[in-house]
Amino acid sequence: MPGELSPIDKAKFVAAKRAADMVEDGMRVGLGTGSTAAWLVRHLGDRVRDEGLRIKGVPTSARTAQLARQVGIEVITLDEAGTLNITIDGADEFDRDLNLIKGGGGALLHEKIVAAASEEVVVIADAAKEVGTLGAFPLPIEVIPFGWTTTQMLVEELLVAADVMGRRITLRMNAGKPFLTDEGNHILDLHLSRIGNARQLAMALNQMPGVVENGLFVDLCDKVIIGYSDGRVETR
Ligand code: ABF
Repeated sequence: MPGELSPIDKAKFVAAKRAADMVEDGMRVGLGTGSTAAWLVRHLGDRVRDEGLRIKGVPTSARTAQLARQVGIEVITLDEAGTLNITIDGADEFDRDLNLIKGGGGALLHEKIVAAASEEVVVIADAAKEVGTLGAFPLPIEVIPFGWTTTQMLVEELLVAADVMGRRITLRMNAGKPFLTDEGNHILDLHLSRIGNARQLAMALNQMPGVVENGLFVDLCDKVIIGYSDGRVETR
């Protein structure tokens, strides 16, 4: 492990290493987005170089695709892969049911499609991501740019009707301009404080016209590998 890592980076490093060691020769692997998943990609690149590991990677974002190519991983499209043996990705929060909030990195749509196409989904996370109830982290939803302010208003009305706490909604910005996803869509961050029923909210949000996807991953995660800054690793 590189000596100069911060405690949280050490936690991410060891979680990612444990997950990278699960990958077997010949696998089609979904490669997540975010700083923890970046460690996974680097670890897999080391295995490709040192062991001649033969895998095909399907990235969940343009930046993951760039990193994967840099470290020597063969990158293919999801269409070329069809289905995946395993996807390893980060998360912003996970609860005791392994439901997740994802999308802090703005890649939730591709991440959810890739996760749904995978035989196994493994989340890698530092210990701070474990929560009793989801919602402290703002829930990202991806909306098409057409009429996004109207979509925001309709989502606010949904949240009021569903009596969801918090209810502040912000347009995600990047360098002073609205953030655009790889698909050219906007991200709205829902500041909800706590989410009582993730499944119900996820379904309701995706019924809204203009909403493409939401960052609640319900029944999509098979295992969480938690890294600690002292080097310990636990699996949920
Ligand atoms: C991506 O990584 C996103 O879905 C999630 O929001 C983010 C977590 O980032 P990090 O690993 O940097 O904490 O999977």
